[in-house]
Amino acid sequence: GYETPACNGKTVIVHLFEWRWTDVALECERFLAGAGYCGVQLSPPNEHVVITEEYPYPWWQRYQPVSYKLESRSGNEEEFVDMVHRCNAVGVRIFVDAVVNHMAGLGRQGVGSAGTSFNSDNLDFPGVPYTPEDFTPREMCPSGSGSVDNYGDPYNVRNCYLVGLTDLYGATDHVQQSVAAYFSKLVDIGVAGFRIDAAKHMWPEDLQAMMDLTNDLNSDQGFPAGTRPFFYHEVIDRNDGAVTVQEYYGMGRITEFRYSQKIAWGIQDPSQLEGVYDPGWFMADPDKAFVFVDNHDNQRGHGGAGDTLTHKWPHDYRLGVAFTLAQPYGYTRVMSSYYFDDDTDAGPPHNSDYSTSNVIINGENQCEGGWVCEHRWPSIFKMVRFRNAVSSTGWWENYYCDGNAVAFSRGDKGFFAMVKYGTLSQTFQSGMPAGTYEDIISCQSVTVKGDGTVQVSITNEEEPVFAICQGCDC
Ligand code: LM2
Ligand code: CA
Repeated sequence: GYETPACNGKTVIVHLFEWRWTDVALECERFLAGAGYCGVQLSPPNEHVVITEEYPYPWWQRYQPVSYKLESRSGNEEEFVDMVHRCNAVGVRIFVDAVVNHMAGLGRQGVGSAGTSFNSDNLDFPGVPYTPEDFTPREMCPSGSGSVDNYGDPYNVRNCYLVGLTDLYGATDHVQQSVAAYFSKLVDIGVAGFRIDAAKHMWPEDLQAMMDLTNDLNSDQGFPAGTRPFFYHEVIDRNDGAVTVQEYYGMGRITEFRYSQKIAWGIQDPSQLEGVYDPGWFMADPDKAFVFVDNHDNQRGHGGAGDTLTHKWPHDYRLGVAFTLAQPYGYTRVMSSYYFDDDTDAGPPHNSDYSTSNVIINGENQCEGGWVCEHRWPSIFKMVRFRNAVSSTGWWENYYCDGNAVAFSRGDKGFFAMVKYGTLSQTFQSGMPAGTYEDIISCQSVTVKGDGTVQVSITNEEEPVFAICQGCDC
């Protein structure tokens, strides 16, 4: 199946947004493996436009492909291969952000990040190669402008140019084979799966054909023979258009943006948290959903923004991510950002020539140099351990909420509590076997009594989370 990453039961992917490959490799070895992360979502590794005029090197230039050569702002092919091999060697998997709905935007021409020439207005991308017949014919797009402008019509959403980006004609053999060749090249290097960018704007059957043409994972890189890549499709479905996440069932997981909205509301008002998975909202089934508190778009007001919790509100953000990792719904992704102010186009921290800066790790094991590294915040990375430990259990039990404190157990494998305002000192039913445990957040020793009750004490208002799990220590 395409639904589960080949991660030996590990349950959390971290998006190292805009990191260089050399830094990703180091992070796999020095932090992610030990913390229990399944793997890393990269920024798109392929050749992209280089924008110098209106904006200097915006982050979104990487969503305008020029070719599938592995040379981007994050590094070259040699660095990419070295990163994949080093991460696999320590059991951390690599997931590629695949931009295959479109190529660069109309009006752009010149050379890309790998030095390949292209001309969007002529639909000419010799680096793949793609020529005009590989792009969706104008007469198939029902919009007046040629751009996507009616989310109520799937033909408009899928056959028109998304914000003027030249739309690939995914039903053709040549496009399907070119995309599958790109996917297979990555899989042969040792990549474990793909985030499909703008999947909402692709016909599911076209995407399925590309997936089915893709090789099995590389057994020389530690994957069992015959394993299929993991796919998660970016489909923004907020009950507001003609395209639904359900259309992608059977093809992997689907991003569930309604979860992000629910978690933002729920942290605002904890009495709403029990409804984070709301079947009445047509949210994806638990085994189909891919969930996250925020992503690189909605944290800065791009695609699907609104009601989004981000690192700019650290106290509430920690609660949102900790709760997300503790609860049972969906496969989880943690965002790892760089700081930005009001400039939502600004690219990553950079040197004077605009090359991306390296990530700096300080004496407290946190990041500097403009990198936020939410994935290293204690109440976030420690909850990765919790999620891995309880993943075999079903839904939550012993759910408690009084509008401020929230607590629940995950079978007899783990128990979680958090408090929004102030501190907490209260007894709960933990559902856990009697014994002595360590709160993995505060490292305090705690006792579960013979009747399963536990006295919870949360005194750190900055990290107001408590978690114990079988086989976990601090
Ligand atoms: C996505 N998912 O479906 C990405 O997560 C999102 O980051 C991408 O948009 C989008 N789809 C296309 O891959 C970003 C960004 C846009 C930006 C595009 C292309 O959010 O603002 O559009 O990448 O770089 C930019 C300009 C826009 C212009 C367009 C084409 O902001 O004003 O439209 O380029 O030239 C005329
Ligand atoms: Ca399309």
